[in-house]
Amino acid sequence: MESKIDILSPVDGSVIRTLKAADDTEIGRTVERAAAAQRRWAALAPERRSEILWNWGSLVERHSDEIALLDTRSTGKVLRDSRAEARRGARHARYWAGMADKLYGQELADVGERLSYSRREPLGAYLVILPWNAPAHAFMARSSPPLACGNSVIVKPSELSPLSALRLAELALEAGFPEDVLQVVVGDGRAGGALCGHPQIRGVSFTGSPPTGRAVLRAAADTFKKVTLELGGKSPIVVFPDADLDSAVRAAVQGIATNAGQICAASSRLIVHRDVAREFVDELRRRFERVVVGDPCDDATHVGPIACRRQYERVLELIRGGVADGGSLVMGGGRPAHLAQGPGLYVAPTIVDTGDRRLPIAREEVFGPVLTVDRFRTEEEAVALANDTEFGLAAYVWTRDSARVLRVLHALEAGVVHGNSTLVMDSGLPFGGFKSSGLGGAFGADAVEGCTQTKRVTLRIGAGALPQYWAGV
Ligand code: TXE
Repeated sequence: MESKIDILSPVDGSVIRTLKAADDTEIGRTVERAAAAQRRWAALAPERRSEILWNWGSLVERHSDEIALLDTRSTGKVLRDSRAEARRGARHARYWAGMADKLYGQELADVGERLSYSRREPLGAYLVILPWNAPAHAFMARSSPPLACGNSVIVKPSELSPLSALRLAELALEAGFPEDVLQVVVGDGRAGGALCGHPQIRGVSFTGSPPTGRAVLRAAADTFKKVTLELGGKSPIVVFPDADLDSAVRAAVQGIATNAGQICAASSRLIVHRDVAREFVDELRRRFERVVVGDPCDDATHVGPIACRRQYERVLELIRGGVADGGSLVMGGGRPAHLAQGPGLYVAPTIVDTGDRRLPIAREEVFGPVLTVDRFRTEEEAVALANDTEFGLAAYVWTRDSARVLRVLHALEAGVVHGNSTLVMDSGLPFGGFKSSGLGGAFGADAVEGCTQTKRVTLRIGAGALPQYWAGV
């Protein structure tokens, strides 16, 4: 039976579009085509691959408003943010265009009789599985490195938000990518699972939840695929009393309210020094009250709806649980008063003070505009609290003490740590998590590592006879 996917609006619940989901036969054919196209793509001159990626970036930039609208309609992301993300996505393609002809191997130390060197070679057909929280940006960020490195790519976008993916793939063809080098498979977790298990897929980049990440790793294990995982987070923002508190409070608001908290590196745990905790939380509440929740297409809006009903219910359930477990609700806690009625999946920015208790709401990734508050007295205590989590993606530290900021950043168990700064993501800088937040990295040199394999080449150049191992043979 043909299976369909309805793309729903989180603003009013209407069906935006209905797409046909790929079945097993179609998935098999897509992989076959990707494997054949990869050989042609890798055989192209690197500077041609570079030109095509650059063209793609330019086209995406030119169509960024249209792409942004597709993401906003299907996920509720504020249109201003969708536009910025589509443009940042275009920059990823351009950055990696520059990398296509700069994949260097090494000349290897050898013994004079031989010349040995290494080459970076593509893995083959490469799979990118995406979530719904930043569809166009993640598409560009995750597919540009493997394409630059000579892989063909199959993208399996989230079933909630495949519209921008389909458009980005059309633009790729327009930019000059040969047929089948970049393909999109529309489908849910079943399609993702079938792709992960396919023997002709040689590498996988997965972004999503830790349980699904585990399933991807298991499915990939049978055929020993190279896997990069970017999973969730529960990132701390640690505020010392000597910090620039005005900037820190602004960062705390932005860090959890942007995209309604649906960002893997969202700063969702405030860990604040006892001496400034009351003042800081009061100011945070004042700023949160000024955050506008509502229509994502309105330029005055800061926070749109949660992307889907399942996620919305989960956020509300976690808040309810946090309060039932003894956390005290400082503000928010449900739908904003002015949006109390109606189908939109809105959640007001919420602060839950956990006191000294290590509550589940301060441990599980909420993926909503929900900040927990914890307090510390000493630097050691701050580090211990910040590290007391199964996750290890991002961390943020605010203090004017330059030795302390580095000391704490070095002590934190997280892959992406920021001193006196909000989140920075850049094509050239590593981005990946420790512990349950992931495996490998998305950008920079880590991305090249994730989608290539090293070949060592040896040529005997000595004029002498081959070494004799067996006398008489
Ligand atoms: O993610 P899933 P969901 C976290 C966040 C959120 C939770 C659940 O906490 O509340 O995950 O979100 C595909 N084999 N993050 O359920 O299931 C699926 O179709 C292969 C954090 O949406 O991980 C989609 O394309 N693929 C995260 C993608 O995996 C499978 C961003 C993500 O879905 C599959 C999103 C399978 N067996 C959610 N099952 C971040 N790191 O930013 C599903 N998929």
